[in-house]
Amino acid sequence: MTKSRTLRIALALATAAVLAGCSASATPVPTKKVYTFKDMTVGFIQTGSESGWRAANTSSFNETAKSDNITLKFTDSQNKIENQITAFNTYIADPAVNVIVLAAVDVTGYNDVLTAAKTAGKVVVIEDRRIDAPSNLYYTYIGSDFDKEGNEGAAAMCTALGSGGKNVVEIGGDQGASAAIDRAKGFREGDTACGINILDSQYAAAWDPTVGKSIMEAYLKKYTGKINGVFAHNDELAIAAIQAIDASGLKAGKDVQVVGFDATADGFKYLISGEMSADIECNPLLAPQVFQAALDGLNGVTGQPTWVPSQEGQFFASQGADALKAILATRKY
Ligand code: GYE
Repeated sequence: MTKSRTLRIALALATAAVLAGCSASATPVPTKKVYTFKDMTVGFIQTGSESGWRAANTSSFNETAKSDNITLKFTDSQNKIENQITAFNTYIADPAVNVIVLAAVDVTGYNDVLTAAKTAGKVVVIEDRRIDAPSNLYYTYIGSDFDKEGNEGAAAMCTALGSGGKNVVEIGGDQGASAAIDRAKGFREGDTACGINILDSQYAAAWDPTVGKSIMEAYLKKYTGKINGVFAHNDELAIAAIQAIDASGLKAGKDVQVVGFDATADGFKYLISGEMSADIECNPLLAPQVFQAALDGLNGVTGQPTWVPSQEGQFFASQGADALKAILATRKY
């Protein structure tokens, strides 16, 4: 190798070393912050406290936030969407809050606050009930497939009715809630399997079991001797129907088959007694999934699915009291 080529290479190497040294002494490139749970302050907008399912859902968030060292700010919306909009605006304005979680009272009405939350850089996760809003306005939705639950409820009703009459009355949850809308839709998609005839359908605002009981009492007067089954949108409404049926002199589980949703501890009691024929499970223990999704959102993880469906089953009085008691002993709600 000639001397001049060696010199050129040596000069090039020296120049590179000097530049490397300069870049090392130049302003360091800021490293991206990696959030952990202790960095999360979550504004949790809950529907209210209308059922055992709701109590278990709230407990899931309180217990998981405590164990994961997450700061949780809680709003009980008293089942009013206007309270949820107010809470959204409060959390949007709160500089400490970096995550907002919504359990929606209604299926619509959130686009404006979702847009404002996005503009404010808050990560929003929808839990429990789906909403009709553009999916780019929230990070993800974690909740049940209520349409599938409705399908399962119809199949369970067909099994319970057997070869008997197929006249069924419906006691719905709050008419604005996707859980009620989709269970009703799913049940009607599945009720053709055995020719169920939905005699009547009424909705209990805010899922109020007192209203549910009055609806059933009115059905028993209007359709005396014609009701073979009750499709109730949650356990509290199913239990209210059973109480009205038993007070009328009929026997729930014998004269009238009742199908409920949620599979709460109270629902299990009526499966064990045989007064409820089937209970379609709806999983309320969503907080661990929700908080992990929110953390992913804070850390800029992309590719999150728009919807993460909950895993859940169904339970039947026909499983027998002993088997159901053993299952109940293993459940958290
Ligand atoms: O079935 C009912 C509660 O959204 C799945 O809301 C939830 C429903 C649940 O009021 O008990």
